[in-house]
Formats: sequence, structure tokens, C-alpha cells
Amino acid sequence: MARVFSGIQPSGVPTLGNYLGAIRNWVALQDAHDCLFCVVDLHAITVWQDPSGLRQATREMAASVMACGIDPARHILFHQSAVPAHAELAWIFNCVARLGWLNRMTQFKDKSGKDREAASAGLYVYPNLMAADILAYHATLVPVGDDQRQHIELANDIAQKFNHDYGREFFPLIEAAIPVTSARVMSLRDGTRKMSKSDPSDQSRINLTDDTDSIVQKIRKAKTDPAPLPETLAELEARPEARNLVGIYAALTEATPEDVLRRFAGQGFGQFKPALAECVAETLRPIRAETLRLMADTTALDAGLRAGAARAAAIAEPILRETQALVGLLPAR
Ligand code: AQP
Repeated sequence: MARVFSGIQPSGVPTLGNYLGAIRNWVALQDAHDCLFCVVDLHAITVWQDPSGLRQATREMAASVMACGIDPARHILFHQSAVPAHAELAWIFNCVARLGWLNRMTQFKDKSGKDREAASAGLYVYPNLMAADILAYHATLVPVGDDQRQHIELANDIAQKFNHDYGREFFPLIEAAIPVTSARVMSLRDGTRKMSKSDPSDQSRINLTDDTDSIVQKIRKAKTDPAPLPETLAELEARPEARNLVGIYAALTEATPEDVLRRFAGQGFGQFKPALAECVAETLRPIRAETLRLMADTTALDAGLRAGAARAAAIAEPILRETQALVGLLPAR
């Protein structure tokens, strides 16, 4: 059975984009796979995080993914920093990955922006840590959004180079599980930028913990245009905000954007937005309620994460020790 690894950064409250692009697919994978779900706090600190905010966000992320349907009894849910094998393997991968490979990573270019010199070294080597996250468990299936495809390719380059350099087929080939139906959800303020939990504007996103009033208000204020919805998808090409809202409705109702247009063609946003808001609110209502319930007992939440980490470490430790032996590092014990 393929082992699944997936991570999510506690860099804010999870958004509808994280849900439709990632968490919902994790839930679906649970039935047929052994899964590790990781709150990747070491990735989050590649950009500044307020320490108490990070603690809160780590718990909130764990609570949210459980509220979405991840089962920590059948699978493993933990926070990355509690399993030192991630950071230890990442160092070895820092020595395997080539600068030229990292220089091509578009996420670094996007996140470092114009002031690249001021970006952290951690942000630059982020893909090496991501490769370690996956390969520390010899996981072979990684459910991610389309934006992460390049990082999975890099992880495979690292694995192959390691296997070649040390003369053993030790790390397996990783496959990115990118669901065809998972639309990339874009910002509510700018249809050309992805919806992000770290966007400074709360109005740009739907948080999984937003209540119905906030959802209705955010969707009412979402940027659109005065034209009614067209009959074909091609006519939405130059209308990224409208395209995004149609895509969200389609993803939530498990329909195609074409189906949505067939239903709403000719109607303006005065009619479409309330229908969309209702659909989003319906989906998020039970998730929000369960997240709040879990967040009310942080002692239990922390204990659950630590127990998950112990189970994760039991898989990763032997793989790390073998990696170290292949590299020629003397055993610690
Ligand atoms: N807008 C999105 N649409 C579809 N999928 C998305 N994902 C993120 N945003 C969208 C998917 O969510 C998973 C976890 O993402 P992450 O938290 O590890 O990092 P990210 O992709 O950088 O997500 P954010 O919300 O934009 O975080 P910040 O603001 O910290 O950068 C990934 O599988 C991703 O594809």
C-alpha cells in the first residue's frame, strides 16, 4: 500500500483554498492508504511568525484538519518540529541538492518578491526540507495543489541523485497526487493571485473558521465585474474574478464550471453571490463548529499531536539512521 505524506503550514488560519486544494483530498485518500498528515511548523518559520501566533496557528491547523475529517486514530497527525528526523535529513539533502535546481523554484521567487536579498536562507532551502518530510517516511504519494508540482519534481531529483551518489536505490520515486477537480482558489480581491492564509487582507480569503455572517459579507464584497455570467467558460477567460467564483461553486458542489454556467448563465452577481455564499457557509458550518470544539481543549490537542509525533518518529528514525550510514556518518549510539 502506498504511503501518503502531506503537509500544511501553520502560517495562519486554513482557507477555503487549502480545503479545496488539499485537505478535502487528504480526507478522500484515508480509505485506501496509510497516511501521515503533518503541520509543517518548520516550513512556516521560513517567513517571520509571531511565536504565540505560531503556537495558536499550529493547534488551530491540527483542529481544522481533524474537523474536516482527518482521523488521527487511523492515520498519523503531528507537528513537524516534534520529529527531529525532518531537520536532520534536510541537512543531508542541503548537501545533495544543487544551487541551480533551487534557483529555478518559482515559489521562492514569488515569496521572496523584489527584495530577494532580505529573504531567509530557510525560504531558499524550503524544497529540501519538503523532500526530507516525504522521504523520511519513504512515502510515495503526496497529495498537493498544482502549485507544489515543481517541489515534488525537485524531491525526486534529490532522491535520484542521492541514490546515484551513494550507489543504492534507497529513496523511492514520489508521485504528486494532484486531483483534476481541485481548482486553484484565487483571492477574493484579485483573481490573478491565489487565496493565501498569509495574505495581509482578511477580505481576500474565506477562513475555515469564518462564521456565516463573515462569509456572506466577504463574498458580497468580493471583486467582480458588472457583466452577467456567460454561457461558456471561454467567455470568462478575461474575467479572473468571475472565473474564480464560478470555480469555487463548482468545486463545492462537485460539478464542473460548465455545469455552473449552464445553471447561472444570464444572471448577475446579485443573484450568484448569495447562492455561492450559502453553499460556502453550508460546507464550513460543521467544520467551524468542530474546530472550535477541539480548540477548547488545547491540552488534549497537544497530547494528540505528541502521540502522533511518536508514531511518526518510529517510522522516520530507522530510515534516517540508514541514510546516515549510507553517507558515512558514524552511528550516534
Ligand atoms: N489557493 C489555493 N488553492 C488551491 N490549493 C491551495 N493550497 C494552498 N492555497 C491554495 C494547497 O494547500 C496545501 C497546503 O499549503 P501550505 O499551507 O503548505 O502552503 P501554501 O501553498 O503556501 O498555502 P498558503 O495558504 O498560500 O500559505 P501561505 O500564505 O503561508 O503561503 C498545498 O498542497 C497547496 O497546494
